[in-house]
Amino acid sequence: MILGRAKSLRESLRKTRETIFGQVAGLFGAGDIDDLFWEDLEALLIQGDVGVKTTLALVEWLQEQVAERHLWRTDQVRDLLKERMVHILESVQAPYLAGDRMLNVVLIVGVNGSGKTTTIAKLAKWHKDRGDRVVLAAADTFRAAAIDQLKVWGERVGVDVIAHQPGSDPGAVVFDAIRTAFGRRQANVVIVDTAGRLQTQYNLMQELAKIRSVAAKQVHQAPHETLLVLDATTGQNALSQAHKFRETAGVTGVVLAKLDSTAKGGMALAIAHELGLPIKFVGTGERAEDLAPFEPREFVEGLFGNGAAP
Ligand SMILES: Nc1nc2c(ncn2[C@@H]2O[C@H](COP(=O)(O)OP(=O)(O)OP(=O)(O)O)[C@@H](O)[C@H]2O)c(=O)[nH]1
Ligand SMILES: [Mg+2]
Repeated sequence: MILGRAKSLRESLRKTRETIFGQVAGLFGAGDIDDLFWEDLEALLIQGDVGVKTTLALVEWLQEQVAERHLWRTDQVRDLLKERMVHILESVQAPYLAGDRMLNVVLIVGVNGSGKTTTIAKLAKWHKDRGDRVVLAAADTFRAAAIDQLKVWGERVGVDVIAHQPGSDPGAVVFDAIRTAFGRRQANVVIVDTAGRLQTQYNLMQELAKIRSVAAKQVHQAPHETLLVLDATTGQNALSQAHKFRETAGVTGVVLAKLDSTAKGGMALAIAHELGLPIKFVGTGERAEDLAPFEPREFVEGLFGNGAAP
């Protein structure tokens, strides 16, 4: 084993694959399709956090196909299900930071503890490995520890962190970070850490709106990505947070953090189907290298256990 190697999307799905989706795969023996098969499939998908709505839509579509194509064996359903899942995920996919610009501003949002700061470190490394010059903005000024945490990550990854005093104006931090990027650092990526919790949800959304407007005044069409970090271990709760952020924070995509810590990776399908949001990256562990771009087909193969080991 090579130490320090980044964990892949497939590896991060190990728990999910070995528990719930292993059982889903087990339903597709060569038996006949009957009511029990549909009931079991539905129950397992819901358990795997695919979400009730998305599960029902999937099962209904499969039943139509079975009737239309006169299928009768469960093994004939397996590939149909996989293709439909790929289709659901692909139909909302969108590239990360499409287009060429001098400076890209990436805003990271999400509730506290979801994995924002860790994700920023990972993204910074991802960009740096591609030759980008990165500046981080410590705009979560609500918690003093948040600023220090970002500074520590910045040092580890080797990128600049622009920070002000705890309690200071997050908009001013973003202003400063963009100025620094344009100026002495000649950076082409600014990644902004934001608070996960303020006194009220309303205050939080106001603060994010203000950060957006500061960025937009300095850089054309900034922020160019607003990534919502969701904790994959919190399942349907994360989905309801996503509804709130999508409406008010201009979210352009999701980072599904801690996919390696859950057996319920099916949530990705609910995010795509119910929220219409693309997943752009997944968190595959706690280290800076543990970030993988999201690929629908690789994800679905990872759920069902096809392809190469492990
Ligand atoms: N296993 C695993 N743990 C992760 C991943 N991403 C984040 N974590 C852990 O989740 C915890 C919270 O991560 P943070 O990055 O501090 O979350 P945050 O959203 O910035 O939290 P606040 O700043 O408190 O709002 C930490 O212990 C991280 O190590 C991941 O992809 N996999
Ligand atoms: Mg944080």
